[in-house]
Amino acid sequence: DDVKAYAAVDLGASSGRVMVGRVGPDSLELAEAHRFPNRPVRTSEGLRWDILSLYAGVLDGLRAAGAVTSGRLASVGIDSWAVDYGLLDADGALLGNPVHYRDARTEGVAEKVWATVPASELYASTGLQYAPFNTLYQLTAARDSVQLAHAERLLLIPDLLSYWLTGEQGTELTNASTTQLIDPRTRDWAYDIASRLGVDLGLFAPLRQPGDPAGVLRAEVVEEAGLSGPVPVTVVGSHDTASAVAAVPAVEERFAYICTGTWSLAGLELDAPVLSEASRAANFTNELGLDGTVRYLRNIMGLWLLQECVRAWGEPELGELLRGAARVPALRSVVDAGDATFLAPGRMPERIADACRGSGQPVPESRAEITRCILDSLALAHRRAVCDAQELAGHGADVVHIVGGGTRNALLCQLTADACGLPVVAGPTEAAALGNVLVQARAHGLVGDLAGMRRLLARTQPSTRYEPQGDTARWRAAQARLAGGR
Ligand code: ADP
Ligand code: LRH
Repeated sequence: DDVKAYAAVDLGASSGRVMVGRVGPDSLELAEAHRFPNRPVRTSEGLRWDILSLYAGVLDGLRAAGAVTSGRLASVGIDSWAVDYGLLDADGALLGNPVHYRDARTEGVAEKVWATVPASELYASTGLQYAPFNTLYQLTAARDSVQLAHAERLLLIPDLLSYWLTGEQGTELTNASTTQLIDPRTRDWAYDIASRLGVDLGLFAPLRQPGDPAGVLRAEVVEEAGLSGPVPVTVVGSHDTASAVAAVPAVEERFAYICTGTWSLAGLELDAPVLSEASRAANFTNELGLDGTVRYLRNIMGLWLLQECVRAWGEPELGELLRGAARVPALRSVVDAGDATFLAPGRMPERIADACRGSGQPVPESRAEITRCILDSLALAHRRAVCDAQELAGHGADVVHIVGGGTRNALLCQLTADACGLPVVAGPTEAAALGNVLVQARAHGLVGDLAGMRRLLARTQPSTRYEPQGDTARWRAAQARLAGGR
């Protein structure tokens, strides 16, 4: 039988899932084996990932994947959100719960780093946007901690789970590129930056590339999951956004993409980084993708804004909220969805109202009005990122591909098309899992290059097309209302 089953472990900030992808010479099917919530915990020390509960979810998921494949998995791949890590002691034991990137410990830290390496030089060497949570700033914040002093090894989240599953350690490149310790031109460590900032690169396991072998599942894992071993683990684009962009079903078109989930990551796929001062000022990032590509994009707060309101409102049904929002007049008030003031959890409806008041716009009051404000603001931020990326990279786009959980939000997709003045092709929803599966299949010789992967996706995965409606002038006007008139 030339169809093989691959398990993709994909951990998002709001949920984790284990998906089973069945890949043949001209077929690709994806099914969910197990989904589990990802609920960070606020301890007396701060905001932490519940890493053991996530690992338990992965094991449950592998068991569920085994159950639907008669125990026959050709391989397993793991991706997750970026930048965060676990520290191991000399025995290989985890030192503490990994710190959440929304934790407050990095406040004011970047300025200390820039006092040693100016921000412009840091950008020219690493190409990474400023975000307070870049691993470099997290490590700087932790500099004097007992944990870091005792740490012998740092593993990024997917690499940590891979280590627990296989006993083998490595640092996957696409995710490593979010640490701010990689040079996007050499696709190797930024040795000079690390040494000037006192970061010991010896903490990191050797770099490995998507498609490399990552070991085999430990015997106990194989047994617990009811699999027939040995089951190889394959290195994938372990940054979820790298996997998601690999699964953008673009065929011979000039495209922009928006990965929508907890975050919106909006930009272009390039073959070289853009390291100009203008790019830094616009806070665009150059993260590394598959096959020598660069993800040139901007982070936008994304559906986090809505998730946090839904949580504050006691978890009302999403469909109902979105139907209400569709009836509210468009663009009454907008907030800057790129603004890091929305990064921390808590009081989101109030913070959105405050931002509207602060910029002299009508204050949204009902749940429907607040939801509408969020969706209009996201579409506006999508527009700005798609326009700015084209200008800064000198690379045009005729279509915007939306992938990820936000593809299920038809209003958001339509508003994005309207704002960008470009057609939107929405789908696949589980893009990160599909990119994860395809890189595994490719490592086993089943699919071709990135273009071949995308042709297969375009042929097999459903998508919905949204044509732009209305005049983009109203979106330009809304942009001008925001502080700074950008
Ligand atoms: P992450 O990987 O960051 O955890 P996802 O890609 O899973 O995020 O996307 C989660 C988001 O998708 C939710 O916050 C929600 O806004 C949106 N979503 C999920 N299901 C639906 C739905 N049925 N209708 C509209 N939006 C949905
Ligand atoms: C999305 C994501 C994004 C990062 C953020 C920390 O899940 O990986 O690409 O910027 O999480």
